[in-house]
Amino acid sequence: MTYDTIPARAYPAVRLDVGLPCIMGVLNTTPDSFSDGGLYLELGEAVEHALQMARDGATIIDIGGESTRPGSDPVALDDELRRTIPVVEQLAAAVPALISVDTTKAEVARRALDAGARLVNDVSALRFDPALTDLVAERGCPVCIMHMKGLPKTMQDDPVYHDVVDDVCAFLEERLHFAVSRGIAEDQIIVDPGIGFGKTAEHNLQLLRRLDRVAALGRPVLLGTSRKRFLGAVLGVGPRERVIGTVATTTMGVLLGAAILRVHDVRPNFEALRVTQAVLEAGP
Ligand code: HH2
Repeated sequence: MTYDTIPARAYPAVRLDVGLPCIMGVLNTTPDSFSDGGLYLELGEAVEHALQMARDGATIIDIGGESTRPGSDPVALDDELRRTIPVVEQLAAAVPALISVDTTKAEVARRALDAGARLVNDVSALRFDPALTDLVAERGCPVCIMHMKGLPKTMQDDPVYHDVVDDVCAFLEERLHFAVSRGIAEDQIIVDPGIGFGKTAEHNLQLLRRLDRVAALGRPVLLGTSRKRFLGAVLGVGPRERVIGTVATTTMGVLLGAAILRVHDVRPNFEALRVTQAVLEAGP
């Protein structure tokens, strides 16, 4: 992925230009994330982990201060600000990667953008905080809109779809229209099927199998399968033992059109991506 810089404010807006697929490393500064909660609460630990992910091949670092794992409660604004903004400030200056903020709150996104974040990752697809839509439109930054059925607290309580692939694509299409109608440039929007957000293991597998349908929406696709529960359902192992399962999904994802791979284990996914690209580029 490359970015053209458009000079604007202190931290200029970047133009999304997805060529090659790339790796987004996950940095959760939360006590309770499902696979890495509590590991990066100290500023120094968070910064070192982000630097390591950049060395391992991540070109985007996604910083989140609120867990959205199944059953989780929302986090108070002050807590989310305290967990994220100092890390964004440090990383924007120190890490050779684009900083993304994983939040549904306009105030967190605003402060993160002011501190050097360049991309907003909103798992609510601009539904939870109306001010976030206006902020993204005004700043002109890239934004990821993700499908989620229900709220994190209850989303895994028997999710039902007519056809999960059709329903997710229709949702993303509607959200794309909404964002554009509110002044967000279409070429700054990333779409995400929301693996694990209000879906059974079977739904997640079906979505992954037909990720080409999401790519056919015409926007870069972000894929977030890393260490998730559906891999545990297939493999019968815990979150930290799902690295190889994750790599299988990111490799398939690239073949089906994914542009941004959101992962905890950067190195193995980066190596798999490089090899996949080498094969794809080997000839007709
Ligand atoms: N998944 C998680 C969080 N944010 N953002 C996007 N765009 N896509 C995803 O699939 C996605 C996301 C959940 O993973 P994680 O951050 O590791 O867990 P937690 O929510 O418990 O912090």
